[in-house]
Amino acid sequence: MQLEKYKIQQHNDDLLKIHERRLNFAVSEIENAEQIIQKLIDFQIAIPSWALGTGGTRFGRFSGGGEPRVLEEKIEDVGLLNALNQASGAISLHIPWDIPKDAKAIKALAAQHGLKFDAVNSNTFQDQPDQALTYKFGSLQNVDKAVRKQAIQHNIEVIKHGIELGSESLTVWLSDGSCFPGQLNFRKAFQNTLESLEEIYAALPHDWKMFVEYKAFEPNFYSMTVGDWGQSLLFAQKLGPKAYTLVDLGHHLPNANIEQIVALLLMEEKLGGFHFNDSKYGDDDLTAGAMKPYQLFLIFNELVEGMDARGMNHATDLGWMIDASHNVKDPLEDLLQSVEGIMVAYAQALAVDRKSLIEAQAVNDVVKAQEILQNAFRTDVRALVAEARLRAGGALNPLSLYRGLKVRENLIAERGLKTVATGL
Ligand code: RM4
Ligand code: MN
Ligand code: MN
Repeated sequence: MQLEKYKIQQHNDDLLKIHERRLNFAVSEIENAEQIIQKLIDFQIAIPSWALGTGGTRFGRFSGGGEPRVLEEKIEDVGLLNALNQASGAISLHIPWDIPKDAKAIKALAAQHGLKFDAVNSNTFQDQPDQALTYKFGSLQNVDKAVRKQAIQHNIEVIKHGIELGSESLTVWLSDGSCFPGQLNFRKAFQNTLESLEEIYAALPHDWKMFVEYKAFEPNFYSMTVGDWGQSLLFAQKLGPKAYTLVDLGHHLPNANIEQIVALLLMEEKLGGFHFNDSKYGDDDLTAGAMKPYQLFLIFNELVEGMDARGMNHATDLGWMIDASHNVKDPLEDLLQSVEGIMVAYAQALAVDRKSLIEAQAVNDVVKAQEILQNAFRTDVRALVAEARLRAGGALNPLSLYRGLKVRENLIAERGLKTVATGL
Protein backbone atom coordinates (compact mmCIF):
# COMPACT_ATOMS: atom_id res chain seq x y z
CA MET A 1 0.00 0.00 0.00
CA GLN A 2 1.29 3.42 -0.97
CA LEU A 3 0.68 6.34 1.36
CA GLU A 4 0.27 9.46 -0.77
CA LYS A 5 1.80 12.63 0.55
CA TYR A 6 -1.34 14.67 0.00
CA LYS A 7 -3.24 12.45 2.43
CA ILE A 8 -0.79 13.28 5.18
CA GLN A 9 -1.06 16.93 4.21
CA GLN A 10 -4.86 16.82 4.39
CA HIS A 11 -4.77 15.14 7.78
CA ASN A 12 -2.31 17.73 9.08
CA ASP A 13 -4.38 20.61 7.73
CA ASP A 14 -7.40 19.29 9.58
CA LEU A 15 -5.52 19.11 12.87
CA LEU A 16 -3.32 22.17 12.50
CA LYS A 17 -5.36 24.63 14.53
CA ILE A 18 -5.69 22.49 17.59
CA HIS A 19 -2.05 21.40 17.29
CA GLU A 20 -0.88 25.01 17.24
CA ARG A 21 -2.83 25.81 20.35
CA ARG A 22 -1.21 22.89 22.19
CA LEU A 23 2.21 23.70 20.83
CA ASN A 24 2.03 27.33 21.92
CA PHE A 25 1.20 26.24 25.42
CA ALA A 26 4.02 23.68 25.51
CA VAL A 27 6.52 26.21 24.18
CA SER A 28 5.46 28.70 26.85
CA GLU A 29 6.05 26.05 29.53
CA ILE A 30 9.28 24.44 28.31
CA GLU A 31 12.30 26.66 28.13
CA ASN A 32 14.32 24.70 25.58
CA ALA A 33 11.34 23.63 23.45
CA GLU A 34 12.89 24.53 20.10
CA GLN A 35 16.07 22.63 20.88
CA ILE A 36 14.02 19.61 21.91
CA ILE A 37 12.07 19.69 18.65
CA GLN A 38 15.31 19.70 16.66
CA LYS A 39 16.66 16.72 18.59
CA LEU A 40 13.40 14.84 18.10
CA ILE A 41 13.54 15.38 14.34
CA ASP A 42 16.95 13.68 14.24
CA PHE A 43 16.03 10.77 16.49
CA GLN A 44 15.25 7.52 14.66
CA ILE A 45 14.25 4.19 16.12
CA ALA A 46 14.83 1.04 14.11
CA ILE A 47 12.01 -1.45 13.62
CA PRO A 48 12.77 -5.16 13.91
CA SER A 49 11.70 -7.25 10.95
CA TRP A 50 10.27 -9.85 13.35
CA ALA A 51 7.84 -7.45 15.01
CA LEU A 52 5.67 -6.84 11.96
CA GLY A 53 3.61 -9.95 12.42
CA THR A 54 1.59 -11.25 15.34
CA GLY A 55 3.81 -12.72 18.02
CA GLY A 56 1.82 -15.21 19.99
CA THR A 57 2.86 -17.22 23.01
CA ARG A 58 3.70 -20.87 23.51
CA PHE A 59 -0.04 -21.41 23.97
CA GLY A 60 -1.16 -20.03 20.67
CA ARG A 61 -0.99 -17.39 18.01
CA PHE A 62 -3.87 -15.33 16.72
CA SER A 63 -3.02 -13.73 13.44
CA GLY A 64 -4.64 -10.40 12.70
CA GLY A 65 -4.40 -10.67 8.94
CA GLY A 66 -2.47 -8.84 6.26
CA GLU A 67 0.86 -9.79 7.82
CA PRO A 68 3.90 -9.32 5.60
CA ARG A 69 4.72 -12.63 3.92
CA VAL A 70 8.16 -11.77 2.60
CA LEU A 71 10.97 -9.37 3.35
CA GLU A 72 9.79 -6.98 0.64
CA GLU A 73 6.44 -6.63 2.41
CA LYS A 74 8.16 -6.09 5.75
CA ILE A 75 10.11 -3.25 4.22
CA GLU A 76 6.86 -1.87 2.85
CA ASP A 77 5.36 -1.99 6.37
CA VAL A 78 8.28 -0.15 7.93
CA GLY A 79 8.06 2.33 5.05
CA LEU A 80 4.43 2.97 6.03
CA LEU A 81 5.40 3.53 9.65
CA ASN A 82 8.15 5.89 8.64
CA ALA A 83 5.89 7.83 6.27
CA LEU A 84 3.50 8.33 9.18
CA ASN A 85 5.97 9.22 11.96
CA GLN A 86 9.24 10.05 10.17
CA ALA A 87 11.02 8.43 13.11
CA SER A 88 11.28 4.80 11.99
CA GLY A 89 13.89 5.20 9.28
CA ALA A 90 15.62 1.85 9.71
CA ILE A 91 14.88 -1.85 9.76
CA SER A 92 16.77 -4.53 11.65
CA LEU A 93 16.89 -8.03 10.17
CA HIS A 94 16.92 -11.34 11.99
CA ILE A 95 18.65 -14.07 10.03
CA PRO A 96 17.63 -16.67 8.87
CA TRP A 97 14.06 -15.44 9.46
CA ASP A 98 14.72 -12.78 6.85
CA ILE A 99 17.42 -13.59 4.35
CA PRO A 100 17.88 -10.98 1.65
CA LYS A 101 18.15 -13.14 -1.48
CA ASP A 102 18.89 -10.26 -3.81
CA ALA A 103 20.65 -7.79 -1.54
CA LYS A 104 20.95 -5.09 -4.20
CA ALA A 105 17.23 -5.11 -4.95
CA ILE A 106 16.33 -5.20 -1.24
CA LYS A 107 18.63 -2.29 -0.53
CA ALA A 108 17.13 -0.31 -3.40
CA LEU A 109 13.60 -1.04 -2.20
CA ALA A 110 14.47 0.10 1.31
CA ALA A 111 16.04 3.28 -0.07
CA GLN A 112 12.82 3.99 -1.98
CA HIS A 113 11.05 4.00 1.38
CA GLY A 114 13.78 6.14 2.93
CA LEU A 115 15.01 3.24 5.07
CA LYS A 116 18.45 2.08 6.14
CA PHE A 117 19.50 -1.25 7.58
CA ASP A 118 20.21 -1.25 11.26
CA ALA A 119 21.95 -4.06 13.17
CA VAL A 120 21.72 -7.57 11.78
CA ASN A 121 20.78 -10.28 14.29
CA SER A 122 21.99 -13.84 14.34
CA ASN A 123 19.87 -16.75 15.49
CA THR A 124 21.50 -19.72 17.19
CA PHE A 125 18.60 -20.24 19.59
CA GLN A 126 16.58 -22.33 17.14
CA ASP A 127 17.48 -25.23 14.90
CA GLN A 128 16.89 -24.67 11.19
CA PRO A 129 15.59 -27.50 8.96
CA ASP A 130 18.81 -27.77 6.95
CA GLN A 131 21.12 -27.55 9.95
CA ALA A 132 23.59 -30.37 10.69
CA LEU A 133 23.99 -30.05 14.46
CA THR A 134 21.51 -29.08 17.17
CA TYR A 135 21.61 -26.10 19.53
CA LYS A 136 19.62 -27.93 22.15
CA PHE A 137 22.51 -27.59 24.62
CA GLY A 138 23.71 -24.21 23.52
CA SER A 139 25.54 -22.73 20.57
CA LEU A 140 28.65 -20.63 21.23
CA GLN A 141 29.07 -22.24 24.66
CA ASN A 142 28.51 -25.81 23.49
CA VAL A 143 30.74 -28.55 24.88
CA ASP A 144 31.06 -29.86 21.32
CA LYS A 145 33.49 -27.85 19.24
CA ALA A 146 31.70 -28.73 16.01
CA VAL A 147 28.50 -27.11 17.27
CA ARG A 148 30.42 -24.01 18.26
CA LYS A 149 32.01 -23.90 14.81
CA GLN A 150 28.60 -24.10 13.14
CA ALA A 151 27.26 -21.25 15.28
CA ILE A 152 30.35 -19.12 14.58
CA GLN A 153 29.94 -19.76 10.86
CA HIS A 154 26.32 -18.65 11.02
CA ASN A 155 27.29 -15.38 12.69
CA ILE A 156 29.92 -14.76 10.02
CA GLU A 157 27.32 -15.31 7.33
CA VAL A 158 25.03 -12.85 9.06
CA ILE A 159 27.83 -10.28 8.98
CA LYS A 160 28.20 -10.91 5.23
CA HIS A 161 24.51 -10.25 4.65
CA GLY A 162 24.80 -7.12 6.73
CA ILE A 163 27.75 -5.83 4.71
CA GLU A 164 25.74 -6.22 1.50
CA LEU A 165 22.88 -4.21 2.96
CA GLY A 166 24.95 -1.46 4.54
CA SER A 167 24.39 -2.50 8.18
CA GLU A 168 27.09 -1.52 10.60
CA SER A 169 26.49 -3.76 13.57
CA LEU A 170 25.81 -7.32 14.61
CA THR A 171 23.63 -8.13 17.59
CA VAL A 172 24.35 -11.44 19.25
CA TRP A 173 21.68 -12.70 21.60
CA LEU A 174 22.27 -16.19 22.89
CA SER A 175 19.83 -18.49 24.63
CA ASP A 176 22.87 -20.44 25.86
CA GLY A 177 22.78 -21.48 29.48
CA SER A 178 21.50 -24.35 31.55
CA CYS A 179 18.24 -25.54 33.02
CA PHE A 180 19.52 -27.53 35.97
CA PRO A 181 22.31 -27.27 38.54
CA GLY A 182 25.28 -29.34 37.50
CA GLN A 183 24.40 -29.26 33.82
CA LEU A 184 27.14 -26.76 32.96
CA ASN A 185 30.58 -25.84 34.11
CA PHE A 186 30.02 -22.07 34.25
CA ARG A 187 33.66 -21.19 33.69
CA LYS A 188 34.04 -23.47 30.69
CA ALA A 189 30.76 -22.24 29.24
CA PHE A 190 31.99 -18.66 29.57
CA GLN A 191 35.36 -19.46 28.04
CA ASN A 192 33.88 -21.38 25.13
CA THR A 193 31.51 -18.51 24.49
CA LEU A 194 34.34 -16.00 24.66
CA GLU A 195 36.48 -17.96 22.22
CA SER A 196 33.57 -18.27 19.83
CA LEU A 197 32.77 -14.57 20.09
CA GLU A 198 36.43 -13.79 19.42
CA GLU A 199 36.23 -15.60 16.10
CA ILE A 200 33.09 -13.71 15.17
CA TYR A 201 34.65 -10.44 16.32
CA ALA A 202 37.62 -11.11 14.03
CA ALA A 203 35.22 -11.23 11.06
CA LEU A 204 33.75 -7.77 11.75
CA PRO A 205 34.59 -5.01 9.27
CA HIS A 206 36.70 -2.28 10.87
CA ASP A 207 33.81 0.19 11.24
CA TRP A 208 31.32 -2.30 12.69
CA LYS A 209 30.14 -2.80 16.24
CA MET A 210 29.21 -6.02 17.96
CA PHE A 211 26.38 -5.84 20.48
CA VAL A 212 26.35 -8.52 23.17
CA GLU A 213 22.79 -8.71 24.46
CA TYR A 214 22.12 -10.19 27.89
CA LYS A 215 19.02 -11.78 29.33
CA ALA A 216 18.39 -13.02 32.87
CA PHE A 217 16.32 -16.10 32.12
CA GLU A 218 14.31 -17.87 29.40
CA PRO A 219 14.63 -20.19 27.61
CA ASN A 220 17.17 -21.43 30.13
CA PHE A 221 15.91 -21.27 33.69
CA TYR A 222 18.89 -22.02 35.89
CA SER A 223 21.69 -20.06 34.27
CA MET A 224 22.13 -17.89 31.20
CA THR A 225 25.68 -17.61 29.92
CA VAL A 226 25.15 -13.95 29.06
CA GLY A 227 22.71 -13.41 31.91
CA ASP A 228 23.23 -9.84 33.00
CA TRP A 229 25.07 -6.65 32.24
CA GLY A 230 28.09 -7.78 34.25
CA GLN A 231 28.56 -10.85 32.11
CA SER A 232 27.93 -8.94 28.90
CA LEU A 233 30.38 -6.23 29.98
CA LEU A 234 33.02 -8.88 30.73
CA PHE A 235 32.66 -10.27 27.23
CA ALA A 236 32.69 -6.81 25.68
CA GLN A 237 35.78 -5.78 27.61
CA LYS A 238 37.66 -8.93 26.73
CA LEU A 239 36.65 -8.77 23.06
CA GLY A 240 37.87 -5.25 22.37
CA PRO A 241 36.80 -1.76 21.30
CA LYS A 242 34.20 -2.86 18.74
CA ALA A 243 32.24 -4.88 21.30
CA TYR A 244 29.49 -3.31 23.41
CA THR A 245 26.70 -4.28 25.75
CA LEU A 246 23.14 -4.11 24.47
CA VAL A 247 20.36 -3.42 26.95
CA ASP A 248 16.96 -4.97 26.24
CA LEU A 249 14.56 -3.47 28.76
CA GLY A 250 12.73 -6.76 29.30
CA HIS A 251 15.82 -8.81 30.10
CA HIS A 252 16.34 -8.02 33.77
CA LEU A 253 15.30 -9.61 37.01
CA PRO A 254 12.25 -7.89 38.53
CA ASN A 255 12.83 -4.38 39.89
CA ALA A 256 16.36 -4.06 38.51
CA ASN A 257 17.55 -0.46 38.42
CA ILE A 258 18.04 -0.26 34.67
CA GLU A 259 18.80 3.45 34.68
CA GLN A 260 21.79 2.87 36.93
CA ILE A 261 23.04 0.08 34.66
CA VAL A 262 22.75 2.42 31.70
CA ALA A 263 24.64 5.20 33.48
CA LEU A 264 27.57 2.95 34.36
CA LEU A 265 27.79 1.28 30.97
CA LEU A 266 27.89 4.73 29.38
CA MET A 267 30.60 5.78 31.80
CA GLU A 268 32.66 2.76 30.77
CA GLU A 269 32.06 3.57 27.07
CA LYS A 270 30.54 0.14 26.69
CA LEU A 271 26.88 0.89 26.13
CA GLY A 272 26.15 0.00 22.52
CA GLY A 273 22.46 -0.02 22.01
CA PHE A 274 18.93 -0.57 23.17
CA HIS A 275 16.01 -2.85 22.62
CA PHE A 276 12.93 -0.98 23.76
CA ASN A 277 9.86 -2.72 25.07
CA ASP A 278 7.97 -2.79 28.34
CA SER A 279 7.07 -5.50 30.78
CA LYS A 280 5.34 -6.27 34.01
CA TYR A 281 6.66 -9.72 34.80
CA GLY A 282 9.45 -10.93 32.52
CA ASP A 283 10.40 -10.57 28.88
CA ASP A 284 6.83 -9.53 28.10
CA ASP A 285 7.80 -7.54 25.00
CA LEU A 286 4.94 -5.09 25.46
CA THR A 287 4.63 -1.62 23.95
CA ALA A 288 7.39 0.75 25.10
CA GLY A 289 6.09 3.00 27.84
CA ALA A 290 2.88 1.04 28.33
CA MET A 291 3.68 -0.23 31.82
CA LYS A 292 6.43 1.82 33.39
CA PRO A 293 6.65 5.17 31.65
CA TYR A 294 8.47 6.72 34.63
CA GLN A 295 11.19 4.09 34.35
CA LEU A 296 11.52 4.77 30.64
CA PHE A 297 11.86 8.47 31.40
CA LEU A 298 14.49 7.81 34.08
CA ILE A 299 16.46 5.69 31.62
CA PHE A 300 16.38 8.48 29.07
CA ASN A 301 17.36 10.92 31.77
CA GLU A 302 20.56 8.92 32.32
CA LEU A 303 21.10 8.54 28.60
CA VAL A 304 20.85 12.26 27.96
CA GLU A 305 23.03 13.13 30.95
CA GLY A 306 25.64 10.46 30.19
CA MET A 307 25.78 11.05 26.44
CA ASP A 308 26.08 14.80 26.90
CA ALA A 309 28.87 14.29 29.44
CA ARG A 310 30.81 12.44 26.75
CA GLY A 311 29.81 14.74 23.89
CA MET A 312 27.96 11.97 22.09
CA ASN A 313 25.44 12.44 19.32
CA HIS A 314 22.09 11.24 20.68
CA ALA A 315 20.78 10.19 17.30
CA THR A 316 23.73 8.27 15.96
CA ASP A 317 26.14 7.16 18.66
CA LEU A 318 24.00 4.39 20.13
CA GLY A 319 21.82 1.80 18.40
CA TRP A 320 18.11 2.47 19.07
CA MET A 321 15.73 -0.30 18.33
CA ILE A 322 12.36 -1.64 19.34
CA ASP A 323 12.16 -5.32 20.26
CA ALA A 324 8.54 -6.13 20.91
CA SER A 325 5.94 -8.70 20.17
CA HIS A 326 2.22 -8.22 19.72
CA ASN A 327 -0.28 -10.80 20.73
CA VAL A 328 -3.50 -8.84 20.82
CA LYS A 329 -2.80 -5.67 18.85
CA ASP A 330 -2.26 -4.76 15.24
CA PRO A 331 1.59 -4.84 15.09
CA LEU A 332 1.79 -1.59 13.12
CA GLU A 333 -0.43 0.25 15.56
CA ASP A 334 1.60 -1.12 18.43
CA LEU A 335 4.85 0.02 16.82
CA LEU A 336 3.43 3.51 16.30
CA GLN A 337 2.55 3.58 19.99
CA SER A 338 6.02 2.36 20.97
CA VAL A 339 7.79 5.01 18.91
CA GLU A 340 5.53 7.67 20.42
CA GLY A 341 6.21 6.37 23.94
CA ILE A 342 9.96 6.47 23.33
CA MET A 343 9.84 9.96 21.82
CA VAL A 344 7.81 11.28 24.74
CA ALA A 345 10.27 9.85 27.29
CA TYR A 346 13.22 11.26 25.34
CA ALA A 347 11.61 14.71 25.07
CA GLN A 348 10.84 14.73 28.80
CA ALA A 349 14.44 13.82 29.58
CA LEU A 350 15.58 16.70 27.38
CA ALA A 351 13.27 18.98 29.36
CA VAL A 352 14.92 18.21 32.71
CA ASP A 353 16.33 21.33 34.36
CA ARG A 354 19.82 19.89 34.48
CA LYS A 355 21.55 22.86 36.03
CA SER A 356 19.17 22.91 38.98
CA LEU A 357 19.46 19.15 39.35
CA ILE A 358 23.24 19.35 39.62
CA GLU A 359 22.87 22.09 42.23
CA ALA A 360 20.33 20.08 44.22
CA GLN A 361 22.55 16.99 44.12
CA ALA A 362 25.57 18.99 45.29
CA VAL A 363 23.79 20.04 48.49
CA ASN A 364 21.92 16.76 49.04
CA ASP A 365 18.58 18.41 48.47
CA VAL A 366 16.73 15.17 47.91
CA VAL A 367 13.29 16.74 47.76
CA LYS A 368 14.34 19.30 45.16
CA ALA A 369 16.07 16.66 43.02
CA GLN A 370 12.95 14.52 43.02
CA GLU A 371 10.78 17.56 42.21
CA ILE A 372 12.96 18.42 39.22
CA LEU A 373 12.68 14.97 37.71
CA GLN A 374 8.99 14.60 38.40
CA ASN A 375 8.32 18.04 37.04
CA ALA A 376 9.84 17.04 33.70
CA PHE A 377 8.05 13.70 33.72
CA ARG A 378 4.72 15.40 34.35
CA THR A 379 5.19 17.91 31.57
CA ASP A 380 3.04 17.24 28.54
CA VAL A 381 5.55 17.17 25.67
CA ARG A 382 3.29 15.52 23.14
CA ALA A 383 2.87 18.72 21.13
CA LEU A 384 6.66 18.94 20.72
CA VAL A 385 6.78 15.37 19.45
CA ALA A 386 3.94 16.13 17.04
CA GLU A 387 5.64 19.31 15.87
CA ALA A 388 8.87 17.40 15.15
CA ARG A 389 6.86 14.95 13.06
CA LEU A 390 5.07 17.75 11.23
CA ARG A 391 8.32 19.49 10.33
CA ALA A 392 9.83 16.22 9.15
CA GLY A 393 6.88 15.56 6.84
CA GLY A 394 5.03 13.04 8.98
CA ALA A 395 1.50 13.01 10.34
CA LEU A 396 0.37 15.01 13.37
CA ASN A 397 -1.45 11.96 14.67
CA PRO A 398 -0.05 8.84 12.98
CA LEU A 399 -2.39 6.41 14.68
CA SER A 400 -5.56 8.25 13.74
CA LEU A 401 -4.37 8.64 10.14
CA TYR A 402 -3.46 4.93 10.03
CA ARG A 403 -6.99 4.09 11.09
CA GLY A 404 -8.59 6.77 8.94
CA LEU A 405 -6.88 5.43 5.84
CA LYS A 406 -7.84 1.86 6.76
CA VAL A 407 -4.27 0.69 6.30
CA ARG A 408 -4.79 -2.73 7.88
CA GLU A 409 -7.93 -3.34 5.82
CA ASN A 410 -5.95 -2.46 2.70
CA LEU A 411 -3.12 -4.78 3.66
CA ILE A 412 -5.58 -7.62 4.26
CA ALA A 413 -7.12 -6.98 0.84
CA GLU A 414 -3.65 -7.05 -0.76
CA ARG A 415 -2.10 -9.92 1.17
CA GLY A 416 -4.97 -11.95 2.50
CA LEU A 417 -6.43 -12.64 5.92
CA LYS A 418 -4.42 -15.74 6.66
CA THR A 419 -0.83 -14.70 6.28
CA VAL A 420 1.98 -15.56 8.63
CA ALA A 421 5.12 -13.50 9.03
CA THR A 422 8.40 -15.22 9.91
CA GLY A 423 9.59 -14.69 13.46
CA LEU A 424 8.92 -16.21 16.82
C1 RM4 B 1 15.22 -12.45 22.51
C2 RM4 B 1 16.06 -11.20 22.45
C3 RM4 B 1 16.61 -10.92 21.08
C4 RM4 B 1 15.65 -11.19 19.99
C5 RM4 B 1 14.93 -12.49 20.18
C6 RM4 B 1 13.88 -12.69 19.11
O1 RM4 B 1 14.51 -12.52 23.71
O2 RM4 B 1 15.34 -10.10 22.90
O3 RM4 B 1 17.01 -9.57 20.98
O4 RM4 B 1 16.46 -11.29 18.87
O5 RM4 B 1 14.32 -12.52 21.45
MN1 MN C 1 16.14 -8.09 22.41
MN1 MN D 1 13.67 -10.42 24.51
